[in-house]
Amino acid sequence: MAATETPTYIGASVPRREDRKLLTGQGSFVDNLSLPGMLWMALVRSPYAHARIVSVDVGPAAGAPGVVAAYSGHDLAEEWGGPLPCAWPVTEDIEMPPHWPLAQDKARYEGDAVAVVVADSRAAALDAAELIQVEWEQLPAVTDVAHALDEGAPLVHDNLPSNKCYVWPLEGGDVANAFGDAEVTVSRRYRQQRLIPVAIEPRGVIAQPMPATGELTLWSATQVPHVLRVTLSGVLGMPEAKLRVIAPDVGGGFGSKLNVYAEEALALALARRLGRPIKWTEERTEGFQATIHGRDVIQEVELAATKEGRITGIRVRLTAAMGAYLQLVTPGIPLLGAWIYNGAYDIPAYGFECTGVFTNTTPTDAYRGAGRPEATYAIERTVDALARAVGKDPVEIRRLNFIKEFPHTIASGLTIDSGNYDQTLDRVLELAGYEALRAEQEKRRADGDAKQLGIGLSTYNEMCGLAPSRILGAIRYGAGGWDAATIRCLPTGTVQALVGTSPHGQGHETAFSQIVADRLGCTPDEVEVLHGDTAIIPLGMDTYGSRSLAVGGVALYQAADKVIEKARKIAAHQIEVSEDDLEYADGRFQVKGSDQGLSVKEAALSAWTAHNLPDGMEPGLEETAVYDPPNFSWPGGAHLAVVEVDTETGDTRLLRYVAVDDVGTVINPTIVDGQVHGGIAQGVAQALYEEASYDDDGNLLTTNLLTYLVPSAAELPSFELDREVSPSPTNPMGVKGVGETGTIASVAATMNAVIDALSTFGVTDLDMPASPERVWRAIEEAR
Ligand code: MCN
Repeated sequence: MAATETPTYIGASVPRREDRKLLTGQGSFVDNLSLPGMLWMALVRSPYAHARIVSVDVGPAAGAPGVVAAYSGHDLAEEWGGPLPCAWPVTEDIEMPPHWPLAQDKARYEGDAVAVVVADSRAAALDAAELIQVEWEQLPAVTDVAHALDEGAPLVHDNLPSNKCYVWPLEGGDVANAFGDAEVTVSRRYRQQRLIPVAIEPRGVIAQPMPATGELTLWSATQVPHVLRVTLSGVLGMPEAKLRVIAPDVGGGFGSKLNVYAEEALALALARRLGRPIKWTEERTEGFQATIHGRDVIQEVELAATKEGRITGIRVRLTAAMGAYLQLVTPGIPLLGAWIYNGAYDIPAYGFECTGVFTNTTPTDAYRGAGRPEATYAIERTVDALARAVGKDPVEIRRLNFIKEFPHTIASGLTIDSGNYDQTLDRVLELAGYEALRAEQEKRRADGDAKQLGIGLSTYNEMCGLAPSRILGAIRYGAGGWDAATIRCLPTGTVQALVGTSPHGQGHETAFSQIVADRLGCTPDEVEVLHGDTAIIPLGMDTYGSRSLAVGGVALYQAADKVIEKARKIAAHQIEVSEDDLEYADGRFQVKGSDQGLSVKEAALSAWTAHNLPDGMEPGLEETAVYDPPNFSWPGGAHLAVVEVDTETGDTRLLRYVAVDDVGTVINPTIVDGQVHGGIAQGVAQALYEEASYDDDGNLLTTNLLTYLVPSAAELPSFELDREVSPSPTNPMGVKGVGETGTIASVAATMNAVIDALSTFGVTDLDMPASPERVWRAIEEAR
């Protein structure tokens, strides 16, 4: 079925309808909610990275003012139908130690929860938590991913033989030959420092019991209400049908709210036990300790090439920190990058191996880009190193190796759907004024200027839109990759779109209403987009992996197709013509060559009154589509960063950032620009500012926004953006995801720029973040 012929809203910068209520303080986040009879929960967390819990005495807290109950891990053990879930057991022999909502015998990271207090106010709960007496036996801890497998390293789980969680290999092409025959090889070791996702809204939950029926309702600041319902019913040992999960307004997540957390399970268990609503809101420091972290991977990368710089093989070995426990998809995160270490380049041979290790640290999991910023960083940094090794410009080496024809199957086995890498590179160079920048750089070098310029490229691609289900199944992911949408045409002419994705800042209500408006010939204002409540939208796979448009949005598009099909039958029946005699455009069926016709809105009213429908047709105009894409979607692009390094102080500033992205067909250019802006800022943050660090005893040193340096707009220039469009042939809209592209590209572009600036001193590598101290030391040592 053809779309409307004159799409009006797809591609238009319709203002975000979400913003008015949020900007005027009328949003409804979990912490804005309050229920009659509600109690507050507070947790006692381990002050040690590793300690045996000798005893827990909740007595002093239980008697404190306002306190209703206090429990240790053992006290609540019978509440659990199973441990907190890890849904991605990446190998058959992976070690998956149980992860209970409250630790019972040992705390395995600083912040591991060991006891809980429930009181009639938040303050009373927090005060009483301090009265709980825990006797600890401190144990030696291992926090550095590079030392987790050392001989004699402390065992995070002492029932396991070592801290090894799994080893996961992947190979394509003749790797041994590629390296055996190589004229040039380049080897690098990169450290992806540990990062802390900092959503503006902290996590929070409210659990409400219905003792008469055994039903429970959970409001959670989550990206994944549907995943929570499936998994938490297992943790609580209750029928899924009795659990309802609601994600109200959610203020950012960046992957950190794609998880099943101890506090969600605890609030439900305590609500069930005490028969009253239970609320918890994370404190910022608590969030730094006990919300998942990202990255923390050591990468060893080797390229094989000809002396002209044509890459013939790539070998990658990762050591990836899981942290103390496996959260929802912890083991799989490094593997999301495994498929794309070839980057935008045609490399026939590829060998990969990832070893996952336990450390006495906060568990890691998905953080914006999840595996793909790391992979892009590795290939883009190493391609620059190869350029230096063979005496070529970074632009030239990229052009020489680019994939030119699409679809293209890469050595990891996946097929890139579409792209035009030369064109995006041309455009970014033109926009940036590359030649002039190089000339300026030369001049500063010749003048011995204290402020040196660095120019860095990242010509990235990525796989997103996590699906198809059968590939996810083949790599042992515990869920499908489809998504679902329902369109319900109301009798009065407006439309409800019920979507299985769950936005937390991405503007789905706006973009999705544009899709429906275009297809059904109404205005976006006439479309109500509903999401994030399992009682209203039972089918859904939620929001992560830049999948909402490329999977959920396509389901919506297909649901509209089905609505149009049914409305066409109604129109043909009522006008008494054959369906083939009707043309459809702008929400109206028109008899060819006549002015007789019927609109979708009229068909909706007819379907509701049901007075004159074709024989056997069910009343109502409501259709559901479930879409499982045949491939991932493959955005790509070229980013260019310009940094200025003060060689006397090491201070490094981002001067310019130019990005040309190809995200296929664009639904809403303003939303896409916003996504790219945020993504770039997050990648630049990894390159220049952010790092979670632990001391030797395993104490987290970065526990607040004074010590963990999240950049603000003041540290960043205005980004210069443009786009190329190579529509994805995978889906009927030609769309690709955009939510993570900026982060995936910008870490490498920024660090390549830093290294480029420092190369004049002979510096060829630097750990992230490129802090003033690190940069200054590198220059001093090189001098
Ligand atoms: N879009 C579009 N045209 C395209 C691609 C996308 O108009 N060709 C629009 C979509 O309709 C949607 C938005 O851009 O409104 C993002 O779409 P998509 O790429 O499908 O990503 P998701 O909606 O699935 O969002 C997830 C993604 C991820 S994985 C992280 S992490 C992330 C991100 O989105 N976290 C965010 N962006 C974020 N933005 C905010 N404000 N907060 C977060 O926590």
